[in-house]
Amino acid sequence: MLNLVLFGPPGAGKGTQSHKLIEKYGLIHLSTGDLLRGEISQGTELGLEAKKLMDEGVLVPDAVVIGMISNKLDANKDAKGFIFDGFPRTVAQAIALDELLESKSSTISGMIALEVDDMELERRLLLRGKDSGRPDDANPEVIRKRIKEYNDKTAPVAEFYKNQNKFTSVNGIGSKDEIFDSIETVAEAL
Ligand code: B4P
Repeated sequence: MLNLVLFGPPGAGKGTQSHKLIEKYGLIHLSTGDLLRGEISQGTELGLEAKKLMDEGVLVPDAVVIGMISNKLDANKDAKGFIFDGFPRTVAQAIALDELLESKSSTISGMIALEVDDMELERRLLLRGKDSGRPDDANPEVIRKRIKEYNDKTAPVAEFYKNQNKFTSVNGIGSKDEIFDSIETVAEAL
């Protein structure tokens, strides 16, 4: 199985590059951001709770996203592999993911991190906010909060995978195809 974690700050291009990886390798895409937005659009209790936090630019509780991922792994038992996009976002989520995969005799093949500076992140998210309808993209203050959440709670997840020798970073600035070429080189070596 090829199980990739696509990592990076908000707006780094995780979703964009995930779609290219799915086309190439036929993996199942597990984006916790998309799953949460799905819950919001269906008006579920979980969605209502998550919306408040997401609109403020803060992370939703670990137990919520871990439960969603666990359900998706169970629902895709015959998958060739998974792309984890936007998950794990805390060390507790990374530990839980290792345990979930181990219980299925599987493991993470590697983490690929997209490196993009804060100014470019803010530019991309504000641009997307013009027509995405996402409240968390429209407001510079919320975007800065999301970047701060990333630096405080998510950046340490890279160390977790470095300690397992599973971490590689690529330059996330350039054309989408150029960035995909770099990701592909890493994925081919796994
Ligand atoms: P996510 O939905 O995961 O969103 P993201 O970090 O904003 O985006 P991504 O990096 O995928 O960027 P994209 O490709 O779209 O999270 C939203 C919220 O959900 C979080 O703040 C949190 O509250 C919650 N959440 C999600 N997962 C969670 C978890 N595990 N635990 C707790 N809470 C969680 O690209 C962004 C823009 O850049 C696009 O417009 C794209 O077209 C553009 N772009 C991409 N590549 C480019 C390039 N090379 N050049 C120029 N522009 C580019």
